[in-house]
Amino acid sequence: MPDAKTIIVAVYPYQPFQQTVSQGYGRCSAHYLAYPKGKEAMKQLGVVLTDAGFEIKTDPPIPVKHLAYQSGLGKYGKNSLIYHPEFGSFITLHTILTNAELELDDMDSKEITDCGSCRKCMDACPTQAIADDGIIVVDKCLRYHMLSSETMPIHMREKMGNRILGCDDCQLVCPKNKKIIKQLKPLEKIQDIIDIKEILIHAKTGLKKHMSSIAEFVGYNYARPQKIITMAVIAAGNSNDSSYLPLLADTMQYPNSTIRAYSAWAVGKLGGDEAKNLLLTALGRERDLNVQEEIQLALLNTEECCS
Ligand code: B12
Ligand code: SF4
Ligand code: SF4
Repeated sequence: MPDAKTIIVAVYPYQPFQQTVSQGYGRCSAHYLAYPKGKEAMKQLGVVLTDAGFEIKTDPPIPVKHLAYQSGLGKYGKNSLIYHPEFGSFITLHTILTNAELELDDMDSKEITDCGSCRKCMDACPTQAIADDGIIVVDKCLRYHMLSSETMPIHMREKMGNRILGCDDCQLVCPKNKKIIKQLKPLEKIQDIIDIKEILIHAKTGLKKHMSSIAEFVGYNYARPQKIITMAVIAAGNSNDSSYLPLLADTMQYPNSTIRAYSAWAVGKLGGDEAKNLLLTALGRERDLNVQEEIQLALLNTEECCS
């Protein structure tokens, strides 16, 4: 927009989900459900501007945290997220680019952060992705690997635990979020939805009957069967529960090669004689070289753990 005059920045606050779920269930971040709602609210604001004759672009691909900081909406935490004085970091951020010339309120954006000597988020990050200077080492962050099209490195799969979408660890430990976290009620419904066994049992059907209820928690943008099955396979691998083996034997025959590869890893991680036999059978029929490699690695794993 060559004649752009103003960038409007807005926050949409939300309640994070409880991250303690029963065994056998996956967890996810509430950010993904909140984001489309914030975007919709921003669209409505956009209509006010277009009705007044201005040009707008809602949520253009620009780095919104820096704009939020510059506009005085909040300061950076060392976890690199923006903290609003009232809502903490549990906000989605949105922008409108417009040729309307709007007046600015007084801003307080002197200090970039008010974290002081605290480093709780850095210590809590399962992958040490937060550098000392408040910068995220992107390829160390679990969230980065969740939707990436690249093969997830094995050490990252191991750190995923039972996460299905998003990671809130560096926000949940933060003293600046204490007030919001205190208000959290246990979310029982989420435990009924992200059921790892259910996902694996119905993987063959492409989760047709499950997607709309899963979307209620991960948002419609991210409710993609392939991704949800991938994360469920990884969660099963991290479960220490060999009752997943027959289900993983099925997903080792899934049409998608990434799911077959991660299933082989998961079987190897669970280990034992049954796992070894399943892997040998899979190796006999597998034609994809990358999957074959994963099966061989997984077989080594079963030998290491059982010798
Ligand atoms: C790419 C991206 C990612 C990448 C990279 C994240 C990153 N930190 O850069 C990945 C996939 C890892 C990611 C993960 C997550 N993301 Co993200 N992500 C984005 C996206 C699309 C672009 C961010 C970007 O441009 N990064 C580039 C870097 C250079 O930007 P920067 O962090 O602002 O860099 C500044 C700081 O380093 C600062 N700085 C410099 N010196 C110092 C010194 C100190 C002491 C400090 C504190 C800061 C500081 O200056 C730099 C320049 O401004 C934005 C949306 C958007 N359009 O902006 C969402 C966004 C940042 N993500 C968001 C969220 C919620 C997350 C997750 C929490 C999701 C989840 N639950 O799993 C995690 C959190 C990980 C983390 N701790 O950052 C929200 C953040 C809301 C908030 N409260 O700030 C955004 C704004 C999406 C949205 N529209 O709401 N994300
Ligand atoms: S945990 Fe501590 S260092 Fe990290 S963002 Fe919160 S106050 Fe800042
Ligand atoms: S989102 Fe998770 S993995 Fe990423 S920086 Fe925060 S705690 Fe670390």
